[in-house]
Amino acid sequence: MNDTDSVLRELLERRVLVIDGAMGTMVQRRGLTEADYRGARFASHGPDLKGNTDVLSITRPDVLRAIHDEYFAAGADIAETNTFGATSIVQSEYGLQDLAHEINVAATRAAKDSAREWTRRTPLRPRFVAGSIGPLNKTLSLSPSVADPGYRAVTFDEVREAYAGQVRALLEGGADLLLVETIFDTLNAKAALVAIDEVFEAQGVRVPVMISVTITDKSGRTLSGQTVEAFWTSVKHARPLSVGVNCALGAREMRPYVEELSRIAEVLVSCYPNAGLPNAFGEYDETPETTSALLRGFVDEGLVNIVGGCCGTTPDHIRAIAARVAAEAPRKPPRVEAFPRFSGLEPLVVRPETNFLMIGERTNVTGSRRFADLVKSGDYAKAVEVALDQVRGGANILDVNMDEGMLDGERAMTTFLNLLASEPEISRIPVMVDSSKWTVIEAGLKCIQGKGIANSISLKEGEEDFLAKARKIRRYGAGVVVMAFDEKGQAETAERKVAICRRAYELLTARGGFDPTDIIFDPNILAIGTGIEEHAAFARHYIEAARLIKQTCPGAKISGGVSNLSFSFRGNNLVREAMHSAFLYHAIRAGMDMGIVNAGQIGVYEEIPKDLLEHVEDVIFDRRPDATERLVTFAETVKGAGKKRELDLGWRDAPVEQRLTHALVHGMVDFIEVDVEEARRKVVRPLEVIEGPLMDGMRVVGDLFGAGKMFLPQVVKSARAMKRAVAYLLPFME
Ligand code: THG
Repeated sequence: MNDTDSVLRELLERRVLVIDGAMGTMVQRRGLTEADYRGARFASHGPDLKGNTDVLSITRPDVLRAIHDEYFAAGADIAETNTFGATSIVQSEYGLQDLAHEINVAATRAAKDSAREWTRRTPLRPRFVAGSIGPLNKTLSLSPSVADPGYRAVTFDEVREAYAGQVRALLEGGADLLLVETIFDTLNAKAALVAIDEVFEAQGVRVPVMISVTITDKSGRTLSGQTVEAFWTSVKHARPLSVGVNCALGAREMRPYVEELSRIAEVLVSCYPNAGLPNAFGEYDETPETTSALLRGFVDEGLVNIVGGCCGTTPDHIRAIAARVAAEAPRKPPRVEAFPRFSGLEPLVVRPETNFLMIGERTNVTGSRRFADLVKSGDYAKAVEVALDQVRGGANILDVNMDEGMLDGERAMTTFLNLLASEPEISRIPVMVDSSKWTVIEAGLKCIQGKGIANSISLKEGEEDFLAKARKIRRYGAGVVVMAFDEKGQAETAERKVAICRRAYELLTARGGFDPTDIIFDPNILAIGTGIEEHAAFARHYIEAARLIKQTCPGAKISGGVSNLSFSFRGNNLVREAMHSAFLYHAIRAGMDMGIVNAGQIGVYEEIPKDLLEHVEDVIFDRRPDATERLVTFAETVKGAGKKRELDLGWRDAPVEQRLTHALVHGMVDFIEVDVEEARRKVVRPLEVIEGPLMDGMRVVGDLFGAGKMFLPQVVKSARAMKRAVAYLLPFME
């Protein structure tokens, strides 16, 4: 970073800095006409230009200069360039796409000239210019067509290109900072952040980046549906100077969101609100007195480092704000605990007490015949339902794989992820983009506004290829799954698994710029019980490797494709599920944090019939030479075998108390109301059902959880069943 940067950072440690107010309001005040916007240069240009504030940078730089002067005179430390809409994409609305570069350079020069002059007058108070990078009139996370939710008016690469052009021009004009602002679609913002990083790398320069989100209303979400924490999780990889909130709301309404950012962001926090909410005429009439008092309140509570104004604010507002805050102590960023964090519309924080996360496996064309058929026949609506089933089955993350010879993987991935984005119940959770083709992974990462996970990369093609891919993944703001695979092939022994993961960890953290918490190792869950002697110890090696990797790679997490384990028992779901449950029970204790599983079909360890469990564990731990043979023979005798999953309803014959416990342990709601009703008829007061059988059932859940025999997603399902039971009883308790 350069000198300006260190001056800026030093100032920010000492006081709250003031960013200027609205440009639009100031331009409007001057009553410019169509002829002013056109000047001589665009006199005969086709489309109307009035309203294209950005073109004034070329036709009326004098107006811009005067406005910047006014804001600096009022006490602003930072001026925003008049480039909010100066991308080729927005300018194409006016037929001026080819002038985007010139507009940005001219606007930045006007602001810099003003800043230089004010710095000269008051050297102890240096002034800065932030290149404004606005949102677009086209969004990457939302379809403009209600009838076609998968449609997008623009591609990620088009947005990234347009922003890259703007960034180059802002830097050419001399911008001291870059400000990605008024973000209402995080994917657009991520494309801007990718562009910024690419231009920085190409030019060998870096200036501080500010990021500012717009929370549209009291829902506390962006227009594209993210919560404040999910938003921050999605952009924090850019390691900005600051993150904050601007536009749409006044300071009063913004407060909870500023408060939240202040609590969760370890970087500086900015806030430049509108002058209140618009009145009936769409005008902003909050007075400088009010706006500045509210912002001073934020400062007093230690919430902010940079404040200013957005729509409707004027030099009078900025003067009042500067007078009230510019001498005050700034917020001290908190130290935020380094847990892995991912996001969809909502955040997923992997806290130490999170003992296991389920990654839904069914949205995989090689892992589900049904899903493959749906995708191949183009029935994406039904394919989306497969995702919904995984979410409802408790998936915390959704794995999506389109690797099938007959499919255009990039296209299928893009189409499907764009469709998922329009399903809030699904897009709540993070996406894991699963492919053995790098281009498909990249296509997937370009579709997700949240912080997803790339699955996977490995050292198969050597260190340089590995690092190049890892750096790109980081630039897209995703976590990464690293397979224990190197130039020599797939690691099968614990020793090789650990050595490869350790080597990858070193490379990623020392040379790839990775935070350890963004790394997920997959030490290969390979099929056991295959009858091939060399395979017999595979599960043991995985479990042993998980334990050692956890010790030697602090912060990193362990995952694996659980259903791989039982491939040789295809057709016998009862045995397969017993193998998965037993394996997970031991692997989680060894340090496995998450697994790709058929969400909703993971049984409870304690409930595996003891004879089956013994046979299964013999195979998992390779406890006897004839373990596989014995399990195969045993498998033929257990019922529920066969392709079709037979619902075992034997538990329905038990007394009602036991049925309720069963339903709670399995998080099963199918019979809960019938059973609760039956229990209710046996007692005097409905409360006795809650205090009796339901609490007994939850105690069983609690005990199993405490013993590591149930994991969190299963307990959440139990809680859901409990809630249903209580809801049924409530009307009787009035
Ligand atoms: N590690 C990582 N990613 C992975 C894997 C891994 N991705 C793919 C795979 N392995 C994990 N996903 C699945 C999904 C489904 C099955 C296995 C692994 C599966 N499917 C049934 C079968 O083939 O018998 C399908 C039955 C049906 O058609 O319904 O077992 O290890 N990082």
